[in-house]
Amino acid sequence: MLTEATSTNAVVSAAAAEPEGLVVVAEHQTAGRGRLDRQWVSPPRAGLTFSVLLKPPSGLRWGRLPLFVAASLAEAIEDVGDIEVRIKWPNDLLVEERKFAGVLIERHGDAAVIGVGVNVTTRADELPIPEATSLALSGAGTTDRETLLVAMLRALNARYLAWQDTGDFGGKSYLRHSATLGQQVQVSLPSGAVISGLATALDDDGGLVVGGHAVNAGDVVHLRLA
Ligand code: BT5
Repeated sequence: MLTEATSTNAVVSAAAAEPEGLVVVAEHQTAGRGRLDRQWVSPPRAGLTFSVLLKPPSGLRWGRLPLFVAASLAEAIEDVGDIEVRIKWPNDLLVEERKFAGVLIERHGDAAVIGVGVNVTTRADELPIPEATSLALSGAGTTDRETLLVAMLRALNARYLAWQDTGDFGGKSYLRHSATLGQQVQVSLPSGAVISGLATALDDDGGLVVGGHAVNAGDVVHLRLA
């Protein structure tokens, strides 16, 4: 546990040669990272910001990592937080369509750094964007950060072992929690292109099938609710 770090993903990435299982938690990040060079902003101690080092065996499909992580976190938070959590593809966690947690997965050779940011007691005036929320603002049954952290790490560990033992990476759980499948969506691709259509399925590599085309990375907007 660090009082302050630039970014827990940066700290764990720098230690990517260590054995898997390393967990770094920071009370505050001065340069929290989002996807695609964006930022993750959270006041000290209002949220949980942590990163986990994994070294998935070569047989595991890397594209499923985001789904495995999102399903594990959603289950853990629902369990201890007594609140309904939905997943926006690939791995934003929502309560009533508002994002309260995000995941950044970075690859370094055979190592995957799983970075998780959760808004726990963040107040409305502290949220960086008005469409966001926190567990406290959503009426979750617990805002005890230790309880939440332990539950999330346990769930990640259990699913990771199950994935390796039985091949079950949490796909069914992901589908159950998905807020994206069955929706009309607009996806902004990293190339800048934008596609729209019905999100119908996930492919074997965790991609989202929109209007018949599989998308592997991008930002989704749920159109019906936009
Ligand atoms: C994410 O990116 O959602 C991934 C966030 C991962 C953060 C964790 S914290 C521990 C670890 N160490 C790091 O440095 N990062 C990871 P993305 O989907 O790109 O969302 C980022 C966008 O969400 C920003 O551009 C803002 O608009 C918005 N945002 C920033 N902070 C937020 C917050 N606390 N709550 C909700 N939305 C936020």
